[in-house]
Amino acid sequence: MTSCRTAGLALAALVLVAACGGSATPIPIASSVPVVGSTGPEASIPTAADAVSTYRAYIEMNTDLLVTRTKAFTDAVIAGKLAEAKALYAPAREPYERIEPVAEVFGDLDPAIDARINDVPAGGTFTGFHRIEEALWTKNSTAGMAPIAKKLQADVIQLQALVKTVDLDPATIANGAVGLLNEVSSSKITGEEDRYSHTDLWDFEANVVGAQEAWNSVKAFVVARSPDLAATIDSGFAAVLAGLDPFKKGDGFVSYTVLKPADTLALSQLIDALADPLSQVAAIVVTAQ
Ligand SMILES: [Cu+2]
Repeated sequence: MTSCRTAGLALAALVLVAACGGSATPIPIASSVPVVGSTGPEASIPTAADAVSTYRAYIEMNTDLLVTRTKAFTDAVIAGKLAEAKALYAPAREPYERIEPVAEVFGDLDPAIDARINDVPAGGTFTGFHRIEEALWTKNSTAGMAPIAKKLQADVIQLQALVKTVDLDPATIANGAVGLLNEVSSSKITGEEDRYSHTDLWDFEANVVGAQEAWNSVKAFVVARSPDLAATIDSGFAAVLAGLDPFKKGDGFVSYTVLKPADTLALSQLIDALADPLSQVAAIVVTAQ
């Protein structure tokens, strides 16, 4: 399972499920989807369109917030306000990390915004948040960062426009939630994402909260068919978020360097315990389209 979960892009949706073989038991579902307007105990189950519009509102709210916070961050960078830029870095990234699998749909945009230096192909340009992060923390300077800051502003504005066009369905949303947990396992637990600022726990929480929001928008389909699974996932999210509580500080989190190996192990076990049941959701909601 681990190799499955770390393998794919979030929105390689059904491919991911298929590649995981028998783990997600195919459940015949079509007949159990209540028709719109039906009455009775299942009448409160949303339609696929409801799930999509709930989640769409969430991603649009987050890209709006991303544009606003990135503007404040990059304005500080352009103005050479080092301390202010450092303080605004992690909050600016939060809305992005909540919805990152959606951004990954748009080709070069995710790398332009969020690539780490080792992701940049030979001859490519290192841009985005982490390029500025490197300057702020390792060089303790904003020097030379104005063009990178301006490009980042433009890139998040482009993302804000593009997400309005993204195709969504319940299974894609469910796989996006799995993708967000993969993000945690592959780049937050390791401390590689924010390797200069060590603000990884902000991204960690944002990935989990974003996954939870995606889950909540499709949850009713699962409650109707597999209530135990839904309850397991709910308590898994609660456990991960509770696991982050000891590391909260002010409006954010302690530096990732404060965590001991036992702490990161405990967090990664909580993530794994949630990722397994969550990976079964797409197969359940797949016909709810
Ligand atoms: Cu990221």
